[in-house]
Amino acid sequence: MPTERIFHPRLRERLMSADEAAALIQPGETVAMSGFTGSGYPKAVPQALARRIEQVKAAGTPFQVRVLTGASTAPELDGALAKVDGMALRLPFQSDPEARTRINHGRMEYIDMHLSHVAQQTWFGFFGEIDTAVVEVTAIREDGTLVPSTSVGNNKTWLDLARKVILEVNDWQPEGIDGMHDVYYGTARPPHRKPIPLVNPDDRIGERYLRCDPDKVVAVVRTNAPDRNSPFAPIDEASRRIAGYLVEFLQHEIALGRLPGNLLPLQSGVGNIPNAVLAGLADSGLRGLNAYTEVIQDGMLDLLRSGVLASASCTGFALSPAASEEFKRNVEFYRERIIMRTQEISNHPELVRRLGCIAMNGMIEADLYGNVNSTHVMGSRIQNGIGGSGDFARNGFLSVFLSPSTAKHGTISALVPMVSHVDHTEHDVSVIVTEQGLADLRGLSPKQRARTLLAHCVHPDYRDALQDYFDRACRDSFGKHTPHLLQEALSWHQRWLDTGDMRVG
Ligand code: 0RQ
Repeated sequence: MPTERIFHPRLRERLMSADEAAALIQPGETVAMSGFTGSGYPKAVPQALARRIEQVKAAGTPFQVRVLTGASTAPELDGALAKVDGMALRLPFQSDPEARTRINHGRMEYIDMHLSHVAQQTWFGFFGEIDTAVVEVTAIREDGTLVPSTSVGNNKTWLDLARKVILEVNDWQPEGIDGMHDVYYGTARPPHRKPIPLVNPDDRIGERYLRCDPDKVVAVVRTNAPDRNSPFAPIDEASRRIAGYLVEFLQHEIALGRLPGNLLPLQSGVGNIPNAVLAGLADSGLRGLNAYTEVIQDGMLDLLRSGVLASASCTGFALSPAASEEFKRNVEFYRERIIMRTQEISNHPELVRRLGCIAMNGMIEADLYGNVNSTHVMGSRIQNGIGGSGDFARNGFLSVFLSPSTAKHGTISALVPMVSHVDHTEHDVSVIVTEQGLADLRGLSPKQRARTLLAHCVHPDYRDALQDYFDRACRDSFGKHTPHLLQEALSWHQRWLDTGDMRVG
């Protein structure tokens, strides 16, 4: 029997089924949904909307919506709506295979953008009016304020701006999460902005609950469904080696006095390599660390439990099923140590710079000078998106990119003459780590960076070809500051495309 979670009498009267709620969304609407890396997204209304879209289209009427979220969501949202070709536009980040295929076939528009920019650009109207917000919450309080669920993302902005609001109250979310959130209402439009009063990564500066005008709430839907929770693959040898180089480097930086003994606030991307780095930190002997990041994954919960990590600030979770259950069981413990913020604060460039975050993110490829491509395979096919990596990479104290030195079973080098798409320029990248080694690019000129990357990061199978390119570029390039042979640099990727192995999928 579910416990009572809707305490506002008028909103209790708006209880209805997901299908009835989805019927309140009209073709062409801009629908802003909760959700960040598979946590806290609405579980029922998007699927009901997908069914409605299919029915309306079967009757001959076109039906698509524009979908905004915090970040990636799950098959119940992105997958369901993509399968029925229901999204005309999607932003700001997604990683769903169904949606990816449609974007890469040119059937769906996608705006891939820095996660910290979304709220501001929405406030200034770049995505038009927000017609409907669909937001998952843990509970509705008597005064109409909302207990957020496992992500905060852009929910504050969606609830503030939407003309109408649909709330999903999810019984699966632990009630003990109440108190973990910190919703900052102090943002203003320039030139009226004030300094954000966050000095330490674990400071609380906002409110415990989301505000929501009850008059805008058109539907309340009850759900009982888990967050996505993909299990992590076991840490492989390449990830372990990458993690080993990075942890050794951080310890060296402490020894040199460049980093304090408990490091600086950590930001970690999601995936197996960042997970391996967190496991490496667990065995490092370091203690009292803090995280100021966007997503908490399994490795961070482990670090909190063992006391290696004293606190973690985030806007969402990406947990395996086992970690998710453990989180729910021990939510009171985590509530003392985790602070969940809106993504404009978790990813705020000014805070990232001032706190001195150590940014650790994955990449698709880097070039000899340290430019990084995080998003586009072969320059044109989107993989996921830039997500929060740019918020942290440009502004962090240290900006680290991690990747195996090759992709596709060794047939592609992750180090290339010139990246086929730039997400992080050479000026935003301090350290690159592959299973071959670590290149510290700080304080180096372009040619010095190239020599360092060639010496430490390139896979031996590709070292001669890249060294040869660099040597000839140094000799024959138009300019000798960042030497390039332009036609040849671009043909590097074209060669793989010509083999036919890189078809749009
Ligand atoms: O494709 O699955 O078809 O084989 O790219 O690569 O090796 O699974 O690596 O899951 O760590 O993702 C950069 C995409 C790495 C991720 C990226 C192919 C490879 C595979 C995925 P297949 P892997 P990961 C926090 C911060 C941007 C957002 C970000 C990412 C697929 O880290 O999305 O950092 N980053 N956010 O085969 C051709 C190469 C390739 C390549 C990989 N050089 N050439 N294909 N692939 N390298 C989270 C948020 O912001 C919310």
